[in-house]
Amino acid sequence: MSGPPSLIDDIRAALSPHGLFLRGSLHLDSDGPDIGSDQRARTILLIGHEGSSHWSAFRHWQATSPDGDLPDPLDRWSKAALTPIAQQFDATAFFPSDPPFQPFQQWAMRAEGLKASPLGILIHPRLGLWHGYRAALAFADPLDGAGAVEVGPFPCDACQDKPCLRTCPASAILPEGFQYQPCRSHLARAEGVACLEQGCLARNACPVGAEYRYTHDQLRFHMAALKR
Ligand code: B12
Ligand code: SF4
Ligand code: SF4
Repeated sequence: MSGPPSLIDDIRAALSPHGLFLRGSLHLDSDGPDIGSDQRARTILLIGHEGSSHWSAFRHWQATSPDGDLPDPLDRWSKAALTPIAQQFDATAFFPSDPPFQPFQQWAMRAEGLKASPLGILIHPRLGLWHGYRAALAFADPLDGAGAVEVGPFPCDACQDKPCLRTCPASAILPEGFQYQPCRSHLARAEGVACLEQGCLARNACPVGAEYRYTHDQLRFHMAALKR
């Protein structure tokens, strides 16, 4: 994304202490989400993490905040970190886990040119499967300097071996997509401990962006959430 004017740079600077990045942006017409006062968002800035970039900031908040022991701490941290930033820049914040679900993956496809891997997760040419979205900042006006970025070719096209399709012990990753029920049943059984401790074996098998692979603490946290 090209940088000017300074609003985009200022938002990047505000995200940095939280280990978060401005991942991409898109302009919307009548299909933008409702931001109140009879208005729809015309610009969306997608905020996310790269690998474990946000993890130490999140864990520090969790250890020091009175809300750290409450359910869904990562979602609570996202709100604690990003709501003030949204207010500072006159934006409306949307969060991925808040119903009604906003189409974060469709937005990311448009903003970053990403496509879905066989796991259902969007794959990034540099980060592989090791990234996610923490919020979208929505603006009532088209924003100068915000526009789609083209990040590179779709890695799954060049992946001959496709190890993700033959690693899952529950056969939950099929060419037609991720099957939630077999995965969930496997995680509930004793054999599911390997996925719970090491992270999704199919995701781990992907060679793209291996240096961005999540820390063990982060992998266990996400697997515990998936098992619930
Ligand atoms: C509900 C949900 C799930 C459900 C899926 C149920 C279903 N069949 O839809 C379950 C619980 C299974 C799930 C699992 C995971 N999810 Co999920 N999930 C969501 C959530 C909150 C809503 C999806 C939705 O309905 N969106 C609304 C529609 C209108 O938006 P959309 O962009 O058009 O939706 C797309 C997705 O629904 C997608 N889709 C359809 N089925 C599935 C199944 C899976 C597993 C995924 C990932 C996507 C997906 O296709 C749509 C078309 O593009 C999104 C956040 C969000 N707001 O999008 C995260 C989200 C899609 N999940 C995400 C992730 C990372 C995961 C997990 C890896 C998390 C984990 N704990 O391990 C696992 C995947 C496990 C695996 N082995 O691959 C990320 C994906 C990031 C990325 N790089 O693409 C998101 C965007 C959340 C985030 N904070 O970044 N998820
Ligand atoms: S292993 Fe290959 S096909 Fe599977 S997600 Fe990674 S790049 Fe795509
Ligand atoms: S978590 Fe385990 S069972 Fe679920 S899709 Fe990944 S490898 Fe398969």
